[in-house]
Amino acid sequence: MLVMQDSNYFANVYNELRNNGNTHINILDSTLREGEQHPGVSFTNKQRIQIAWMLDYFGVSQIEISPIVSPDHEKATKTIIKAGLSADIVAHCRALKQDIDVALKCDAEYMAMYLGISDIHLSAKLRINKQQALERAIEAVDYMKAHGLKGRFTVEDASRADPEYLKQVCKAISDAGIDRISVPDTVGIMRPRGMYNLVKMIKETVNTPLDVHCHNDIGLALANALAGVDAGADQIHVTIDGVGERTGIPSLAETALALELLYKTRNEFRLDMLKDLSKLLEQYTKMETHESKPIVGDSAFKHKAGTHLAAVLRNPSAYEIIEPRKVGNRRKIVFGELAGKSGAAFLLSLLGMEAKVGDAQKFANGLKELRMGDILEIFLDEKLEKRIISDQSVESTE
Ligand code: HCA
Ligand code: CU
Repeated sequence: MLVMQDSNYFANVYNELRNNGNTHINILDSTLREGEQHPGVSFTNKQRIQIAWMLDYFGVSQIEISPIVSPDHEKATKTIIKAGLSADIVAHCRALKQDIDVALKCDAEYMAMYLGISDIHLSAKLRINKQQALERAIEAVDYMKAHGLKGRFTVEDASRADPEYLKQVCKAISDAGIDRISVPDTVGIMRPRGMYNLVKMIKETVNTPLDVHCHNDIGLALANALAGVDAGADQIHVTIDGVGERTGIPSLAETALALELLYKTRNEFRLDMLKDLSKLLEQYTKMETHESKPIVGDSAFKHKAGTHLAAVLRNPSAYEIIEPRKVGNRRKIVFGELAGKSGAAFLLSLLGMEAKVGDAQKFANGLKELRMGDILEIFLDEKLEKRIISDQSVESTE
């Protein structure tokens, strides 16, 4: 019976969804920090405030912003902190006293600091040795704690760092009282199994709660982040549409839906805001969201092939994992040379014509012979959906 009620039933069995929604995996959104590192992205302070407000309403747990980039960013950080949102506002800076002072100036209660700990970051960027980096890390955490701040430490480039040294740093900052550790795959070099092993190793070393921050250089950011969650991390870093340095990090929409649908977490995100959040970014950055972008793209819920149309016109779940309106998107059907008999019959019925035996097939053939590709797209929303259910013209087998 369950199988009939839930078209995703067997998929959920493979996904090992046994937790009955008892897991809580949080989202940190870094659109205002990592997102602004994307070429071409720069927000005004008004836009930053609007984005933070909407992300908070959506239900992310933490919102990250960097106050050290410019006086303008400092001002935005201060204003957003003052707004009294439910999410923690995380002031992101380097593991340096002078940066922590800026976070303090913004009245931050929560901060994040990062320090490259791989050999290449130590030599090419920081030009300090392992011992000096370890001391810098401990000193920064001590300074943060002495000022009553809560915070996270990012062991930058963790996926390429010497594991023994990585564990040593994680232990030391945990002993110093850090509240969370971010495990980043800064250059996107991990495969899911690698991220799982990395997070598991740190999880076995310290009790500190872990974030995962995965870059998308080979398109595996979300897969890697979820592998990190499987290994015990309980917070994923995202940005709206995944924007960030180079090819960015996981997108808010994909991550939120993966958590709700594939992990059945109890986050209570306002998923129906997802499309609007993506549109907001599009409007503020003038970067068009690609139409094939999962969840929020204009094609994410379009159906085109004849066999797909035939099934979707009877029951959209045949080719959809979720109702588009639940994520703020809309379903569309595409008529053209690929539309089969069912699609053609439906189009005829929409035009008020009764499709007699053979007519729909002729119409479908006619569409093919036109050789004009896609001819017409229509939204298949509530009003039309109701009509499908009662429409007997969509009866043929495809
Ligand atoms: C950076 C590096 C960072 C930090 C991630 C984090 C990364 O651009 O500052 O603070 O969790 O990818 O390692 O984005
Ligand atoms: Cu990053």
